[in-house]
Amino acid sequence: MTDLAFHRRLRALTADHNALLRRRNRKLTPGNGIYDRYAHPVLTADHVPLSWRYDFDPKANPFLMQRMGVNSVFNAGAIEFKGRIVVMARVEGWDRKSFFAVAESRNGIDGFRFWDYPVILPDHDEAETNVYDMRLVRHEDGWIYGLFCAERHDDSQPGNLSAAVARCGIARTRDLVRWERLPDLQTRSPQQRNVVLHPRFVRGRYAFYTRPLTHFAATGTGEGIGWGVCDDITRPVLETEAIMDRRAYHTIKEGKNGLGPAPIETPEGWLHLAHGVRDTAAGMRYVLYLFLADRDDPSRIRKIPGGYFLAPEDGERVGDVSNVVFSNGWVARSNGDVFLYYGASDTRLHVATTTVAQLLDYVCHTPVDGRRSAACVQQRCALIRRNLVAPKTRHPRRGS
Ligand code: M1P
Repeated sequence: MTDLAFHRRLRALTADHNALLRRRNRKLTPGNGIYDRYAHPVLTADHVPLSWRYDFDPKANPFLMQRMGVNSVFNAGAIEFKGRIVVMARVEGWDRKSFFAVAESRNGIDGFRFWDYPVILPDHDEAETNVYDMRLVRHEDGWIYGLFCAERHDDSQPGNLSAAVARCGIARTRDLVRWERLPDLQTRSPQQRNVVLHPRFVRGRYAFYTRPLTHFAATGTGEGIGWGVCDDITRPVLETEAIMDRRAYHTIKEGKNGLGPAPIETPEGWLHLAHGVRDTAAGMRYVLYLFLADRDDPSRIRKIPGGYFLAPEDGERVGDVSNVVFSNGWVARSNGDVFLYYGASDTRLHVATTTVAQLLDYVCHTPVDGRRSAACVQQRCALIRRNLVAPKTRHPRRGS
């Protein structure tokens, strides 16, 4: 390629990239009254800066090839930071290794731009092979914590190259740039993914939501979402894990479940977002659900609506791991607005917007899971009866 052609191609790539970064997002109306989805994902592999993927030196890269391609950007932690919405995205290279990168936006629904460099986490153990799904938690001790899955080969099965051990890595920062790595969380469970730090001390102790499993990824090998406490986060050891949200037969969390982001504190209690997984003939299906835990005893669930809150739709259904929505980040602003970030099919990152008031209404007034078809029909008939026989005064004149 001539120098001229090289620079022409670079200009074209840059123009396309800038157009993508400037693209405005559009709320999809009328929505379901619980939250609003948007027309475009907020982050994709194409949003990653060109400088992370191409070598701009015409001598070293005469064809202006992608030297280090990016496969996907998804499952992001989220936080409000210096007035901006900041996400900690999981970026996966063509080499299948994930890493973390910060992107920020003024309004939380579009205009996300990556910071100049990905996050450099202190590298504390050579065996650690892959890191992903960071939960960002602003703890009342003053630190911002990042809890993430730190994965390595399971050396107890030398012949099995797919055997892996998932641990909970912990790092903390004040500026999202310089990170201090703490020891990995120790629990009795051989596998830990989807661990979340509670943002407040509970009776003076650090509290964690866990997800004990006996097998790296298989469904049916764990009991549910756990809860444990420790005195010192620099020596994070949980002696016990009490199961606070159990999986159950013929529900959206029959196979496994796991907590999403850290809970939102509300006057009614702690609002939680989690994912539930079930097996289907087409593989695992991941959906999101919500629940409310007690304000004073966050390990006790007070309200848990039946069914899913958000499931993959349309283009979200398809990707590297299809039929998956997964969330490890949301932001509640002081005015009650909520920005919920969810990865779609392990490929791209979307946003849904709602408010704390809507989420509390949803969690407090959605019927619980009837557990049996007969009971679910009764629940639905009760709703229909109320709508059909209700006095006209219940309806605004224009409504029906
Ligand atoms: O591939 C779907 C999800 O699988 C894992 O979630 P879980 O631990 O609940 O099975 C994670 O690897 C997650 O990143 C991924 O989106």
